[in-house]
This record gives sequence, structure tokens and C-alpha cells, in this order.
Amino acid sequence: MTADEKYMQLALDLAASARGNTNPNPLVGAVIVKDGVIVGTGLHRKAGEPHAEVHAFRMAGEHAQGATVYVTLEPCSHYGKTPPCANLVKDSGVSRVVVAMQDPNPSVAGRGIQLLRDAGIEVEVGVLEEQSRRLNERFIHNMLTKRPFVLAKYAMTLDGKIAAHTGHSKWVTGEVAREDVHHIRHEVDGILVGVGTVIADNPSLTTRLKQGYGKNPVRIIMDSLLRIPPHAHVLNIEQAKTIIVCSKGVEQEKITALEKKGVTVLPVSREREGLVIDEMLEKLYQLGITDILVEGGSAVNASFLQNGAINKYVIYVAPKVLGGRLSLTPIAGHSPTSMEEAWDVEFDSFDKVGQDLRIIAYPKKG
Ligand code: AOF
Ligand code: ZN
Repeated sequence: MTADEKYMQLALDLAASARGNTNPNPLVGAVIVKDGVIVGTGLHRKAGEPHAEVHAFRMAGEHAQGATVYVTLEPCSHYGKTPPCANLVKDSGVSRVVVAMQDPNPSVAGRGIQLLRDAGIEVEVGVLEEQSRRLNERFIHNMLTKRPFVLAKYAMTLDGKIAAHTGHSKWVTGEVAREDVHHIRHEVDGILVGVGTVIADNPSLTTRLKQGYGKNPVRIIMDSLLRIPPHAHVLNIEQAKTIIVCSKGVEQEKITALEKKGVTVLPVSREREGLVIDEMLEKLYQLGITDILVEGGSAVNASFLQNGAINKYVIYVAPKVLGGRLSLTPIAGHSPTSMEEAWDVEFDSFDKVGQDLRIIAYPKKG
């Protein structure tokens, strides 16, 4: 690792520590180094609070003169909730700026870098860029598509089953893997299941972490005909907010009854295969949902897959073999006739979590 990479890695680590707290804003870290000494560090902790650079320059004070600043994202050039950081960097007296990646936000998009270069400051872009892109995969997707970033999560046996044919599935994975899922729930804005899962399991879809600090995502239930049972746990909005996505044209009385409970009802168009996924995602983004953990069942997973709407897979594999022609599998939907119809993915990582494996994969690009 070069010295630049070492300091950028520190900035990335600082940024990552706020994972789940900055939505809809990105995760950003900054490190200021003068003569080999770290004189300032900062990170963006929460949307609406100061940007990473502000904290770092406050700490560095006059030591910023002639220093190098490392930032994981191009300093902003716009007046948002806070004034532009590029001006702050320009006026700080630093002599060199190292940036991991350009800001995909159309209000910035290279203008921050240009402003600094125009001021005669040396700017280097692209140090640990790939890591920075991974760190802000959700933010980048939001900026480019105006849709939430979708994570598909399921837990299966070694032979690819998620439940017995009766629907019994408690439990596929062990305690450590299940706790891991609660960490993801804490980080995302929304958690989505189909009404079939609500009817079968009556889950509460809240975050239950041993440490006790978990935030609850908004619960999103796909229920085109509003079949949700009146006493479903997810209709108790004292625990967490709930959005029920139904088909346009369902009876108004059903909608009103749910709205009286404090639930948001979101009608979207319906096509032969079910609710129109892209329209739903667009509307959810407009409601402020920047990422969604899709927790099934297999019909819901299939509609996301078939619409090319899965952005990341988080898959747990348990050291168990269930067998059974009628056992349930993670993704249902229409049955392909050949392997050519398979969706290609790329493995990113695999880890052991307790007794189980966790595989992270991404849809293959291009
Ligand atoms: C952050 N934190 O450390 C940096 C950001 O609404 P605002 O004023 O907070 O601006 C948010 C935008 O600022 C964000 O979309 C990104 O383009 C840019 N940089 N944002 O939240 C930071 N450096
Ligand atoms: Zn800024």
C-alpha cells in the first residue's frame, strides 16, 4: 500500500463506521496529513449534519496549511443543507487534495474538483476508487437511477431449499447468521416481503440486535388485493412505519381501513405478472426509501429477479441438506427451459458466520 492509499483507507474506514446512519446522504470520510502527521479526521455522521471535510478542518485548524487532504468523495460544490466544502478546502491552505471518486450527485459531478484545480490546487482522483464505489453503492445507484438499491436476502440449505413443503422454515440458519441479518435491517431504509409471508409467518420485521441500538426499517408489504389480516404484527405502527403496496383500483374502503391504522397505502399499476416493480421502486424512492432489503418469499424474489431489479445478493447457506421435490426454493416464478436463461452473477465474498456461510454476489454487468 502506498502512503496515499493508507490514508485513504483510514478515510474509508472512518466513513464506513456511520453505515446506516447517513441515508439519503453518502458515507464520507476525510483525513488531513501534514508532514506525516494526521492533523485532522472527520466523517459524515448523519444527513443534515456537517460534511466529513468540515469536521476534519475544524480539528486541523492552522495545521491544514500546506497539508494534504484525503477525501473518499469529491468535495461538494453546491449549497445543499450545508455550504460547499470545495470552498472550505480551497480557503484552508492545503496544497494537495486526494479524492477517491467523483461525486455522482448531478449537482456536484466534477464541479468540486474543477473548482479546486482552477484555484491552482493539485488534485488527484481515483485513489482506492473501487473501495469507495463499493462503500457508496447505494448512494451511487440512487443518484444514477432515482430508485432504491435492492438487496435480496435469503437463507437456504446446502441443497438450495428455504423451507419444507409445509412452509416450515424455523430455522434454516443458526443464531449468528440471523443476528447478521438484523445488522442489515438496522442499515437499510426499507424491508420488503409479500403478503403471503405475512399471512404464513406473521413476522414483525423489526430490528432486534443484542447491542440494543438497532433502528427499524420501514416495512413494505406487497399486497396487490389488500389481503393482509387485520391483526398482522406489521400493522402495529407503534413499532415501525408500514407501507402497503397494492394494485390501483382496489376498493377504497379497504384502503381507508388501513390508513386509519396509520399505515401508508401505495397503489401501483398491475400487469399480468403482478405489481409493476419499477413503478413501485420509483414511488418508494420518492417516499424517501433509498435502499430495501427484500426478504421474500419466493414469488416476490422472482418478480424482482425477472425485472432485473436485484442490485445485490446476500445469501446464507446452512450446513444442512433438506431434499424433497416439493421443498421450497428461494426464487420461484416462471420455469426456464434452458440454462441460457440463467441470470449471471459475480461472487464478491464469502465468509463463515457462525456455522453458516454468507455469500455476497452482484448481478453481472454488461
Ligand atoms: C454528505 N456528506 O461528507 C459529503 C457530501 O444536503 P447536503 O448539503 O448535506 O449535501 C449532500 C450532498 O453533498 C451529497 O449528495 C453529496 O453529493 C455531497 N457530499 N454529502 O452528506 C459529506 N462530502
Ligand atoms: Zn460537502
